Amino acid sequence: MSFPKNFLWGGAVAANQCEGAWLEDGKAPNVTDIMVGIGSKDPGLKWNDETNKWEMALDSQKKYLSHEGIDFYHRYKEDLELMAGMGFNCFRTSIAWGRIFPNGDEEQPNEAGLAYYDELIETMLELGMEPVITLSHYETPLHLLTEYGGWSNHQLIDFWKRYVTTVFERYKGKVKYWLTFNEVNNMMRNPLVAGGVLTLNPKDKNDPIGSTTEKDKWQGYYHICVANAWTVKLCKAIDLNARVGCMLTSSSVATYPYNCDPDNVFGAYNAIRMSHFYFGDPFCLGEIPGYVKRVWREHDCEPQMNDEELRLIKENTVAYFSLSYYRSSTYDGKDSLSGDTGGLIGKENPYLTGCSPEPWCWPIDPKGIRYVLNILYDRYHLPLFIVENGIGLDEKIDASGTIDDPDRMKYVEEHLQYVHEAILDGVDVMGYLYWGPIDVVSAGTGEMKKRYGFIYVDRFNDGTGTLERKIKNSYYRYKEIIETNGDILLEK
Ligand code: BGP
Repeated sequence: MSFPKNFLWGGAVAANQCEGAWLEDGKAPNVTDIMVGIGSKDPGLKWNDETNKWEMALDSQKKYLSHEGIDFYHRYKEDLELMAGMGFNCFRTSIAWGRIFPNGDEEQPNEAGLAYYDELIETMLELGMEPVITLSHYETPLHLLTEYGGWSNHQLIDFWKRYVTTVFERYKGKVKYWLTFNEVNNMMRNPLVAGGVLTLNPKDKNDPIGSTTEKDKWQGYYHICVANAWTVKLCKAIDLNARVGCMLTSSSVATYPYNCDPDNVFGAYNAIRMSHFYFGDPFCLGEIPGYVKRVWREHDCEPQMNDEELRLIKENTVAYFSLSYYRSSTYDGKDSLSGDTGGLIGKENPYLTGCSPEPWCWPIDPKGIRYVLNILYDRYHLPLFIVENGIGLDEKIDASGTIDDPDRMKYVEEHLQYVHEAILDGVDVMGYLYWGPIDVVSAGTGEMKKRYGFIYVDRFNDGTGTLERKIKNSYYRYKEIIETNGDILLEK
């Protein structure tokens, strides 16, 4: 039994990490434009005592590499042809909300932004790639944060509805796979970027992120659940052939108890619920779970809700579940966990031998992907779509001009073998999209040095480089895997 016949094979990127052109054709800044990496605790914001508002204040000493990205905005044709060269039948990117509604609250969309995505989507279709479009990949327009406080404000729901209606109508019949909020389950750890929440009454005017209250976050959580449901409903009304999925970072589902101490076993389970299922359950089952309500009660931070919207959440669950998986973690007491873009970070797991190179050191656990897929399928009974899995390496071009990256291929092959095991277990897996098939700016650290691509981009942490693209050795292996629909991995 091999991979399913219509398996979606390809790769994934995000507008804010590849497009560049951050202020071109009418686009205004979005939240990632003010960050050198979303892991930064120090966004480019300062409090203005006269207006009593936050305003953008970029640090001239810092390099915001995402502002130019890899110039995908102007080079997407060449890049997509390279993807097609690997046989991709699918490509995931995001629409930057701020290209369509630059400030987020306009009545009319920005035609120049739509024109760009018209051509991008058309090019994918011409090259035989199904577009998979994330509606919000850490790209909340900055104005919505500084003016409205972001998702803790109910008005965001209407702005969002206007945006998604615009793109659903425009790409009707062209885009079949929509994803709502990228890795939104990171919002409790990263309220500004993953949650799109900024407090307008900071207790510390030098700390926009630390000032976010529990109440703001949970209000944002509720509004995002409502917005997710509206997205499903609007899609059904506008394009019956398109489907909406959620997108959660699912590395955290593989949070293993460090040992069999019952406190660690339940603690690990609770960590999974509070970092993952707390969004998965309302998105897929239509219900805000009891363990979330317990937190609201005990921390006095219940959001304002209404019955009509709770019904909307109940009646408009997603059609499929998309996920990223990079690594697993362990749980050993409640203070043992931190996290970054790869997922949760716990104590080192003595049973895992590999990790990505210094300074990132993400543990490598291919068996974990089988575990995660099984748990998610058992819980939600929905088709699962792996839309991110990959490894960041710091590779160089050697003297002969080649870029050898065997560790990347090993990572992909081993993970795909365990995806296949999950398929044998009966899990419905729709596809596998590698993150990021071409080097892009790292989400977490904002650097170029952390390269994921099968295609190299000549750009460096200091911002220099010709932006020339070069094929790495892994490109040919991934092509073979796709050409044989994965069979090559199953040969003994
Ligand atoms: C996910 C994000 C991606 C991506 C990936 C790798 O969290 O959805 O945007 O970049 O992580 O993370 P990083 O770039 O920090 O290595």
